[in-house]
Amino acid sequence: MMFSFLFLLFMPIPQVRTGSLLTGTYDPNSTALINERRDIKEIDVLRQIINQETLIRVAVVKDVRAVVDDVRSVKRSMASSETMVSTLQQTLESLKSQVDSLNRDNTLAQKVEVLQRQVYTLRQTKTLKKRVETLERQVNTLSQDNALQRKVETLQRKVDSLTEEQTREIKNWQEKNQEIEQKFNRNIAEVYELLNNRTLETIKKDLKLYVDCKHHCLQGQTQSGVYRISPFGNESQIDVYCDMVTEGGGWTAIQKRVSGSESFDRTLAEYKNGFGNANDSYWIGNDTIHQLTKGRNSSLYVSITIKNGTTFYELYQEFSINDEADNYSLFLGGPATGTLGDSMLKTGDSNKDLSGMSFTTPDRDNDRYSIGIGNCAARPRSRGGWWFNWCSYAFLNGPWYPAVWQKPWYPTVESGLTVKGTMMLIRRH
Ligand SMILES: [Ca+2]
Repeated sequence: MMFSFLFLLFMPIPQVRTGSLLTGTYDPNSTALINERRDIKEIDVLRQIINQETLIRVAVVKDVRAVVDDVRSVKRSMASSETMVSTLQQTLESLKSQVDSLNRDNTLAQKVEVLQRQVYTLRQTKTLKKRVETLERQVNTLSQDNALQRKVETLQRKVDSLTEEQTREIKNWQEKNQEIEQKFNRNIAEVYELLNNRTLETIKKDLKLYVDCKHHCLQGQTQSGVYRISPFGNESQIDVYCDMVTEGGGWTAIQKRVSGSESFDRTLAEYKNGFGNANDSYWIGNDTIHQLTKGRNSSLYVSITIKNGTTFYELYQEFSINDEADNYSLFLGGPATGTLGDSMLKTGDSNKDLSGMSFTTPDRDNDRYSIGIGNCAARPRSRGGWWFNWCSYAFLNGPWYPAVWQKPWYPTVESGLTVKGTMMLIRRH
């Protein structure tokens, strides 16, 4: 294409025949003119074509130049590329040779492994070392903590102390236990001894509480003597003389005199609580008399034995006394029967009747006597506690021989000098 344009460029331009137009005759319709006109047109066309061809040629030349430039550029770049490729190839070859060299060097890998192992070992060693250091620090801290050490020592001492204390306690307890066991064994031995010495019935009787002598009598006792009674329950047991013979027995002696061993010149307090002993002479006590007779119908049996051996008696069907708040005042009721004669209840002298009278002692004047000494119980010949009125015809607590005892039981026993013994017995109905 490029070359065809070049060919066209150098082609000879055809000759224009202009002579004919200047010479010859003009005939617009002549063949010659027509031919000329046609030639001119053709020339114009050719000119146009030439012009176009020229333009084309110029364009082509430009194109060719551009192509040439392109080719040159391509060539330059090709050369450059070739250089680059060459360089790359060289580099590649160098790398290949390095790789080969590396591949060939087996020891390097081994060295790397060894180094890796060394690094690993070092790491491990480092960690271990750090741990050891930490532990050492902790140990040092603990060792330096004296307070903790002291606490531990204190605790240990406490534990030791507690252990010693416990041991002592156990020892004490064992000793006590042994002591108790010994006591228990002794008691058991005593019980066995008692069982061997006494019959079960006797023990039962000993253990049983008796209100009074009638209680003993009802249980079959027939022998007069000293018995234990518990008029207030088991809290206070007292020994008393029981008459198991007179009038069927069962009599409790509230007063008994067989000698001068016991003085009856006593205070109210002594009469209240009682004095003397049941085997000899005694006063059972006003509180006990009240306890034995309150709420119970009881009898009073008075007996006086004189020195010739004769015994007189008087039985009052009703007898009781009030409590301390009421001055142990006496209640006496009939009928009165006996060999002494009634010198207490209905004496024929209202100043000598004793029922309803308060209890008077030398230190406590509750009687009706108001002249002279003013206290029947404080008179020298009748010192002692009694239910005095304006004194009395009967008074069993007077001074014992050799002292003068006036009117123990008037008129049957006028003087205490003849008295061998007295007894005041009571028995509930
Ligand atoms: Ca008086």
